[in-house]
Amino acid sequence: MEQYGLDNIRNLVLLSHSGAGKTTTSEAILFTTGAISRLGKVDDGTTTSDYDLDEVKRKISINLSVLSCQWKGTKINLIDTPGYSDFVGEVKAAMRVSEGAIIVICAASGVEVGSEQGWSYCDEVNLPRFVLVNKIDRENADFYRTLDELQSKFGSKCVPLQLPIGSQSSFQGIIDLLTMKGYIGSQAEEAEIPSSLSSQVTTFREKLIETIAEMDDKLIEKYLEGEELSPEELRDGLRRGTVSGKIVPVLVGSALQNIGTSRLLDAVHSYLPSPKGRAVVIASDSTEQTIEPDQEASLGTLVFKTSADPHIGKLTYFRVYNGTISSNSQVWNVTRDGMERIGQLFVMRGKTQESVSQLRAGDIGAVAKLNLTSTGDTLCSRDNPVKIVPIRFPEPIFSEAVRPKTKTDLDKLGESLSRIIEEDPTLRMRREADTGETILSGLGETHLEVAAGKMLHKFGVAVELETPKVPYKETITIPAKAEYKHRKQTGGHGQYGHVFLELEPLPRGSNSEFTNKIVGGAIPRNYIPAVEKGVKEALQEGVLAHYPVVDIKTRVYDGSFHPVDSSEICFKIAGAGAMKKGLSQAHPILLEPIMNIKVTVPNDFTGDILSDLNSKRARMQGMNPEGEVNVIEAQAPLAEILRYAIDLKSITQGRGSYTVEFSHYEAVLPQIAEKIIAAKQAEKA
Ligand SMILES: Nc1nc2c(ncn2[C@@H]2O[C@H](COP(=O)(O)OP(=O)(O)OP(=O)(O)O)[C@@H](O)[C@H]2O)c(=O)[nH]1
Ligand SMILES: [Mg+2]
Repeated sequence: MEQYGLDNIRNLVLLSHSGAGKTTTSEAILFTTGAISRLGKVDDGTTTSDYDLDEVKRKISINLSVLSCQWKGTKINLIDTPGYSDFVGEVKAAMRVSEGAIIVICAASGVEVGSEQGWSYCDEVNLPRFVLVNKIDRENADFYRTLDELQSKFGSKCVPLQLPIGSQSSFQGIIDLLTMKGYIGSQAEEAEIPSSLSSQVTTFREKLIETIAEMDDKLIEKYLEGEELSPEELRDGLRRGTVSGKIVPVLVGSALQNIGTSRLLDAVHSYLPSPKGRAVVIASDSTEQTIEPDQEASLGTLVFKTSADPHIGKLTYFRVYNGTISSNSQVWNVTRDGMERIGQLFVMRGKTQESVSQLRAGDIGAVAKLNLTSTGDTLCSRDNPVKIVPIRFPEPIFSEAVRPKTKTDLDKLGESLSRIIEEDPTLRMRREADTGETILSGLGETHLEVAAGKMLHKFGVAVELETPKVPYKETITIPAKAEYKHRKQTGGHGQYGHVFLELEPLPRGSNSEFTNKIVGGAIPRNYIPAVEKGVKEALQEGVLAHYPVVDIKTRVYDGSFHPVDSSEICFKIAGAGAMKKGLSQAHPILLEPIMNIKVTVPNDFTGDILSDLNSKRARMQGMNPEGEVNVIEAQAPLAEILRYAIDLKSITQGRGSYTVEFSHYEAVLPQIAEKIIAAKQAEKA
């Protein structure tokens, strides 16, 4: 088995808007490197990367895939990611373990939102990158128009390293502006530069050389003096420029026709960084520090993905940052404080696994059936524990109620939900006690549909997704007194319980209190807990629309009993009866959950966002322009924003994001309350 030094590894993430051609590019790379012998197609459902049933069906990537291959003695761990924004969790995980990115752009559609987002994620973590202008063979493809758009959006640091020979149906190959050669067809046969392109080639080569020269004082001096820079100086300068993020080389090709792939691989090999220079951030108790990767150091490994396979079980993907991990060893999970047994290690290529005995710092691999390890954990040596800062995943914002279709589905619901949640850190599950619903939360509608699909085909559990019910509550607005006497004479032994209650509204969020103010034994002490039980039971279903009652202070202050006929159950009934009467008299109202919502959108959308929020009964809390974007803070009733993820996407064409959290309960406006009460009554009937 080959061992790769830090210099001889490239961990590379593919990013773009959905459909720009990442998966097709991955397939072309695997084929060109000889990792696979047959070139699959997304449209046929035969790619190495999109092997999941849902991916095949929908023809989009849903999960990240690690695709290992080799090129000129370098190991490339290519990570294909989904472009659809609901799956951004996968993107974040993939980016975290990569030293370089390729942002794929469709030459016909231009720079789409998802690719802009990919670019800004790279900016956030200073990830060196290439842009690949793909689909040059397609109708309406235009390299130069796309280049203009790239430069106007991302600046002049996007410089072509290659130019296309021909375009659309006449696309044949590419020109490398450093080697000054043409490469024709999928075999990349070397050719002279067509004379028709010579003036363009001269212009763009000059531009490239100038940009490279600007990287370095010595080079710029030489350049300005009119001296030629050597090929080594150019290559070295371009590498330094790319690694530092000051240059973003623009490449071109057609992944579908596998044209340009070998030149892309050469560029990855020559210009993108290896794991060597990129320090890893480790956290101790309160501070963070960085350490340089070292294959001889003690182990430091970050788990970046967990997948649940119904057959092989749990598969854990990790990146080794320091030291070496071996098959059949023991490692320390510092995040969970426990020993973990490592079985057979694998190198991944989509769903296929290749067994390896060791993986060294810089590399990426997987292992099956770990016990306690989850995504984000650090595995290390027990003697020398380090904790690598875990990946920050976006918080779920969109929720639906999960309804099992049959009794069997219900029985397996909890287990299958926890398995898919273990696989996806952007999914959450909880039970809403007030409505009795199981709530699944994620990043959008498609995300939850896909999750439901996984439950079905991985675990055979069929569910329906519905908009969750709003957990309304009820309360009272004025003090009231109420009396209830429970008395029955049925033949021999009778029933008797008699309770006087005093009700008082409490401030929002204080919950409820019960106190005993009986003096002189009007109700014997041992019956008081029964009264309280009855009161609490009555509070579970209010008198307006059967919602739980909150923020109420109850005092039992009088009553009477019968030495023979009284019992606990009688006092419970009397307590509940008095409470119900009291609630009706104390001007009950409906309360609804109010959420804090924070919307981040490009400035242009501010007006549309505000008027939409306005129509959703939102109250503005503040606006903070931060450069090109505006952060709008508001409070809005949950009932109005249950499907905000979908609304925001349509208002901003996917350019907005938001976070939401519970704030407090507030009275529902009377005319709206009427409708809610009527709906609930209809439902009960
Ligand atoms: N003509 C042409 N079509 C391409 C090319 N690359 C990809 N496609 C097609 O574009 C569609 C989308 O390609 P994918 O590779 O799935 O795109 P992706 O970026 O992986 O998409 P997501 O997984 O949804 O993010 C498929 O129908 C491909 O066949 C290309 O170079 N030329
Ligand atoms: Mg894809």
